Order: sequence, then structure tokens, then C-alpha cells
Amino acid sequence: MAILDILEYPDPRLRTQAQPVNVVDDSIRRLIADMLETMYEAPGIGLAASQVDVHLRIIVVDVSENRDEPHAFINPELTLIGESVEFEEGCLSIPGFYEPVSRAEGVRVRALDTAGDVIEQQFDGLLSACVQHENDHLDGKLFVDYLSVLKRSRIRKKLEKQQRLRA
Ligand code: GNR
Ligand code: NI
Repeated sequence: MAILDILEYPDPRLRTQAQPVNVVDDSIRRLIADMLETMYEAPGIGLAASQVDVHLRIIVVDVSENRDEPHAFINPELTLIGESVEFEEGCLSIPGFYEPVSRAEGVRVRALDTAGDVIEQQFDGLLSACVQHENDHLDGKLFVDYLSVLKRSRIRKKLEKQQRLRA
């Protein structure tokens, strides 16, 4: 197992369109184990492969209190359900910033599991928002894209400054 480095906004690699996984093999299962370890260590409630600079369609989530209900979805396909509701969102690639984002209240996810079998599950609440946030990463989309140009550019400038000071 390994803790992976998480890319930070405005790194252009976060804008990469992720590619479907062709075969669910041991290298994919190892990546998922490393993604879960990285998510728990961060700590976060979700992680997309895009955030660790692997541009494959894989997401992991765990919104449980005890951090013992991991979900991994390979090649997820989402069907949005219900009205839109606002969630306060953060992102491990945009550390320290939290803003409300409108998301569908429910989501149906069709995906492959770590055995390569097709699964279909439905979620609501925070898990629904988190799955939608992770799926956006796979298409190079970030929660700041839903904010005003002004808010987004303020966040970008603050992060760029932090990154300059760190370098
Ligand atoms: O840790 C995270 N918290 C969060 C809160 C509300 C909605 C989505 C998220 S996902 C985020 C981890 C992350 O950046 N995943 O891509
Ligand atoms: Ni994120």
C-alpha cells in the first residue's frame, strides 16, 4: 500500500479527461487500495484517480462515521435523480476552501466493482453529492467551476501564492 501525492488546483493535469478501464486486474485493484489509503490519510470522503495523476475512470468514496464503508467504482455511469439541493463542498485538490454547490439529491451508479462485475447502486444525501463530485473529476471538472468567476479566481490566486511559498 502507498500514500499517493494529490494534485492541487490549478494544476492543468486536473483537467485531463480520464479513460475507461479495459480490464480490472491486480494493477487496478492495487491502485484502488492505494487510493483508499490516500483518501483515509488525507482525510477525505472521496477520491478520483485523476487527483493522483492517474487518468482512468476510477473513484472511491467513504462517508461513514467510522471510515469503514469503502465503495470503489470503475467506469461509473451516473443517473441523476430528484431535485437539486445545495451541499457545502470541499476538495482535497482545493485545500482550505468550502463553498455551496447544487447537486441532484439522488444518484444511481452503474459501474464495475473490483471483481470486474457490473453493479448498480442508488445513493442520496452526502454520498450522492460525493459521487457526483468524484465523477466530475474524471471529466476534468472541479467544484470551483460551479462558482462565480470572481470566487474561482480568488481561490486560484490564494492557492498559487501558497504553492509559490512552498516551492
Ligand atoms: O473530502 C471531501 N469532502 C467533500 C465534501 C462535500 C462534497 C464532496 C466532497 S469530496 C472531498 C474529497 C475530494 O476532493 N474528492 O475528490
Ligand atoms: Ni475533489
